[in-house]
Amino acid sequence: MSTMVQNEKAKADIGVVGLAVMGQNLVLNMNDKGFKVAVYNRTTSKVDEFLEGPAKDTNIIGCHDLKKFVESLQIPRRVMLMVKAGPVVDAFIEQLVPYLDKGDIIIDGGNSLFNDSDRRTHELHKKGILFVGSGVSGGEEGARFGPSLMPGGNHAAWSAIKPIFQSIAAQVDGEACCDWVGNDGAGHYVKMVHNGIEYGDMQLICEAYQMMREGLGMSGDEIQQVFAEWNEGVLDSYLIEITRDILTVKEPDGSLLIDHILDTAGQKGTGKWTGMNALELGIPLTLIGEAVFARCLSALKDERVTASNVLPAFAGEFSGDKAEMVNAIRDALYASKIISYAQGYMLMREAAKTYGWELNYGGIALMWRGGCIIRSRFLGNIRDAFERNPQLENMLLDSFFIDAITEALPGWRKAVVCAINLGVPTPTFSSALAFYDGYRSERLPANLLQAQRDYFGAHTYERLDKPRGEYFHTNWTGRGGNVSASTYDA
Ligand code: 2AM
Repeated sequence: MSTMVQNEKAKADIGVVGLAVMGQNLVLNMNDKGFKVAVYNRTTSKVDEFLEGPAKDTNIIGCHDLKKFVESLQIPRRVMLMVKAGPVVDAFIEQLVPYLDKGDIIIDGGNSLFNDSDRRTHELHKKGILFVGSGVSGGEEGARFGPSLMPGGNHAAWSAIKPIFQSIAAQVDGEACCDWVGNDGAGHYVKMVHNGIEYGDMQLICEAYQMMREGLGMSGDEIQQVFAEWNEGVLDSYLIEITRDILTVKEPDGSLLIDHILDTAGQKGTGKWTGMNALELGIPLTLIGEAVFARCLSALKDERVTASNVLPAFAGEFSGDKAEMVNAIRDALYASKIISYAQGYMLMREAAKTYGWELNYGGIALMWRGGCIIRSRFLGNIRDAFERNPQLENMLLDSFFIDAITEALPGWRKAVVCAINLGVPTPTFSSALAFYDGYRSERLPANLLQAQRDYFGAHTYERLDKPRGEYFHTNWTGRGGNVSASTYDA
């Protein structure tokens, strides 16, 4: 039991507004961990239903009125909003503030945009209220038994919420999957990147599956065995585990359920936002971008059906050693995953610079290690890398990942070449490899690009043999003038 309770025993440690499924489960989780929780919901009948149902025989205090709800809380008051993201959060903040005192804390655990959390932190800071925007991941079950929690905002709130947050979060090797992420909207930003990475991880697994199914002609049972085996090694993760299990589910006629599921996916959510933010910040987040676009392409089912009848493949049949190719696909999946996380970390690093946050990079890997959809053994390796060197410029330059990529590279190339020859689309495997080859290239063809720009628009270029910042223009055709356009960063 928390020491906070000792002073005002009857009062609640924390109040939660919003009793939809995530709110209810978080409240029950807090109650299990010995915290006294007060709850409120706009539709007050839900408070009663909750108390008579899942919260029966607990210490949870139900409130029908926001003022009484606030009065039932110990000081400093901790109010967590688990309501619909957007204007509803602002509306509740507005209703709560008159009842709160300086030093009280409002936490938003919804799926808010990080810009909103930025704004709320600043607006509430002016009123003396400490705001925390926290990513909550892990769905219903995570919320109930241990989510990944990514809190950011006003750091002054951290010590007061830390005992509750760290005890309700998922635990891995005795460590909570929750730490302070950074200032302002950093918590919700990191949650957004988490979701983008989730898009990437899922697409990577889908490509491995398609290579085995369509490229190598393997049966569902054979593929299931492969995923089961992969889950015992470096790829050990929640998403590989559920893929393994999905491939065991059969229809009454004995066929695999997965073979009957329509092959189109939506992409409305945070994957798209992560990609848009990467374009905004100029970071080559190619793998997540491809994962979002792969969903867009999947959605064009009717067009694909038409095209499948008219566009040729000119592809070969697989004729090599299957077991060897399966290992190559595993290497491609692992190496591409490393690239995806490295890109995600590049994005977070740039965001920290742009938005003025000090991000806790090792802590982020720790927060994602358990409780959430992308949880995996691999995140422990990322965490170790940042522990070895907190200033690590890029995850790819850490010795563990250099070794891992070196080992996987031959198989990775082989799998991508094979996919191309067989006509199996593997956009994330191959774009990850293209990124890798670009990132390790001392020289890229942007020299030609700059020459083209100078040719058609007199945009000037810099020279290898002159200091940076000195610009040159060439009269390429002899017809144009010698006047350069003002340089622009296109
Ligand atoms: P409700 O049960 O009264 O609908 C998730 O939808 C949570 O957000 C629920 O607790 C829901 O309350 C709340 N919510 C959604 N829209 C709301 C609104 N316009 N005003 C207040 N609460 C809202």
